[in-house]
Amino acid sequence: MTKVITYGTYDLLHYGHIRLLERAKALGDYLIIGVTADDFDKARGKINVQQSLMERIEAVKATGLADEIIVEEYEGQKIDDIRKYDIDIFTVGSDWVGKFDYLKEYCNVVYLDRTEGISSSEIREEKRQIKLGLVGDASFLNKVYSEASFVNGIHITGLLTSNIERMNEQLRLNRVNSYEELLQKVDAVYIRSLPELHYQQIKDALENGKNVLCESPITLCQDDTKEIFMLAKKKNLIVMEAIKTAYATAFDRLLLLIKGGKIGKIISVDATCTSLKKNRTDWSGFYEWAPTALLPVFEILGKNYKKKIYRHKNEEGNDIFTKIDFQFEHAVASIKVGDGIKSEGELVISGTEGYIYVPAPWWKTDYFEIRYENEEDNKRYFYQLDGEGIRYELVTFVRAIGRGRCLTNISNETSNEISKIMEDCKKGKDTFLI
Ligand code: C2G
Repeated sequence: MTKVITYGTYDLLHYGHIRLLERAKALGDYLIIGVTADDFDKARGKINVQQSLMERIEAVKATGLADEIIVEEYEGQKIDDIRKYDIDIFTVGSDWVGKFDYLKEYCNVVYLDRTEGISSSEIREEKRQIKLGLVGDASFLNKVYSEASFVNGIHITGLLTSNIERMNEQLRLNRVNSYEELLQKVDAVYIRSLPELHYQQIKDALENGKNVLCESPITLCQDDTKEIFMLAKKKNLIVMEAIKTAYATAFDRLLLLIKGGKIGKIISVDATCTSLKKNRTDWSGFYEWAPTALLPVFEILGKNYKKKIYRHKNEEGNDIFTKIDFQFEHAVASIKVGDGIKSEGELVISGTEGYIYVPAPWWKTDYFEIRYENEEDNKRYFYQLDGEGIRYELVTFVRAIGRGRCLTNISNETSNEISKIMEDCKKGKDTFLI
């Protein structure tokens, strides 16, 4: 019996895939099809996969071509499988020609002609054409522009800025002269303007039927943020908070491990985010860093707390350092943020059975450790993080628009609490100047 194996993502299964599987089947008597796991796809840069592993397995099963279906989960698994299943032929489409010659040591390798004119990414592009407008003056918009090129189904078609000289050439071609003009040209907006402008810009976008991805803080007042979420719900639109850390796989998995009790009950969360940036023009270091540092505090410990805010301002009266101490019912937390001091940008989550250590810069990490009393039990976790997480944020936004609901690690409660902290800082509530 000649055993054949082939692998793929098989997202949005199409006739190109099926023709490949039919020809793979014809190479022998028994065909094993390996379907790629979500993490494996992410690790190899395929971040736009629309369907879950189960949906993709079901679609492959429905073709009736597989004698057996397995899941491909890690780099190098193909060699394990060829030996484990005693495979005679490995086959894959000609877009991979040469890439799997190393398997010739274990079995025959056959590259079958790829079917031209169809691909999952083309189908994804056709399925969802989201025209995205960028709003703001920071050169960071150039990063968003380049990151969008990795995301199927989203195209930058508008730019509203008063700092055109900071924007790259391609981005400049999309410039509009007013917010009204921008809203006419797009389906959704990414807002990175001054936080003081967010509330009205988001409201105007929602009133015009546009989805919104907005840098944190969404607004500077808790009631305004609540109003924004209610309006979005009423209009059946998406308002998503753009704290890119929340969309990094490492952060996502860290939260899941905590919620699964891996380090026992959480007693303390300590987050530090600092950068020495002189004369920050777009907005204060507090706006820049506090939402990110507050994210793990509120996502892990909730919203019932007392707080003390310590702030240090420079000679011009700009806040350059803020420390906030939180007291929850059975836990404490502390954040240190600012763009006028330098400190160790780590995140430490302390539990009754162990702790999680995320090294600096924790907010764009692809790695964290779980550490226990017995060091032999320590575990290290690595997760691909390309482009600081912006592309994953955009993929999540596209998916949220497609599904009509947000699936993010930033709950509305967390967004509301971040706005509350902004509001209290502005009012000087619970605040001590140092
Ligand atoms: N394919 C094809 N014609 C197309 C599209 C895809 O013949 N128009 C083939 C690919 O060459 C591959 C299979 O269909 O053999 C599945 O394609 P994808 O789902 O895109 O998976 P891919 O990332 O190519 O997976 O490690 C190797 C990978 O597992 C191959």
